[in-house]
Amino acid sequence: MNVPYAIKYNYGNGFSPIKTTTGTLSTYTDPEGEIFLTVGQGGRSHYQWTGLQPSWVAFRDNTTNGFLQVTVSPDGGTLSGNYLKSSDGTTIDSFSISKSLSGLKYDYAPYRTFNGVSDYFDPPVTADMSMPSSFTASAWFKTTKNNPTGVEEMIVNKGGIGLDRLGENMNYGLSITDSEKVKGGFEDSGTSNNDHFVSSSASYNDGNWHMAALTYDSTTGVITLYVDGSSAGINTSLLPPETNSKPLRIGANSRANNSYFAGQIDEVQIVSRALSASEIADIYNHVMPFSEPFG
Ligand SMILES: [Ca+2]
Ligand SMILES: [Ca+2]
Ligand SMILES: [Ca+2]
Repeated sequence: MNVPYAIKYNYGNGFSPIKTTTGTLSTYTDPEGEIFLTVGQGGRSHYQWTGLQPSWVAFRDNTTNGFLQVTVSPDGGTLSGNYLKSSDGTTIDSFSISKSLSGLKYDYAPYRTFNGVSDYFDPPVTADMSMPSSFTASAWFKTTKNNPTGVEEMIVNKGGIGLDRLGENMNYGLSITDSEKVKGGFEDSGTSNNDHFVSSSASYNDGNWHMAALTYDSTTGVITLYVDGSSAGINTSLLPPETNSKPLRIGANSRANNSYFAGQIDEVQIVSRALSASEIADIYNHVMPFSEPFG
């Protein structure tokens, strides 16, 4: 089986699926543009879903040959089909279809623009936003700035960057480094205020919206940085973050008026637990609505 394009169920004739190819079946029109696959037409019925299968997986099994496992990637951009032998699960044939999702994910306007020289925003929260153990910090951002060596742009932070100083160290922070990587982490509550940061391998000053998220699970000590819904690196800390009274600040250093962000930031979220990888992917894919600090 080698299917370069999707197949659509033909409601007019269920025995002749419509192929979205440029071949002879040219009647296909689909203004939605989604990726799809219809499993089975004619012959046997679909097996009922038991509710035990993972999301986005459909099965059909005729026991003598095998079954077709269909998956859609968490970002909705790739559909994969694997025809698996029933007896031992080996792959008999497979295909995948992908579409470009560049620039399509952000859908949360309005946003806030930061001029990179003086703008920042301290959300008027009344709760103590210190994170003494597990947490998640996330935000969407967009920038084209090429930072000079030694200059870091803060997306969101509480406690900030600078020399180790009790009461001012990083409780949690997301930033763009001088090589335009996404960076996240904190300084721990030990006497040395050791740093626990992780940076992405890719740069993100491409002028497109991206989503950065940082999670810390105090039970495992794992710090995970996510960019655009997928893990971009991990670090660990057995000691929890330092907490302090510095402001929750968006767009500049929490402990000094510097490290200004140039570009757009939106949908900043601070959660007092480590969201799972699938929850981070859900946020990136618009599954879970959250409140908007500034619209
Ligand atoms: Ca918004
Ligand atoms: Ca640079
Ligand atoms: Ca430190």
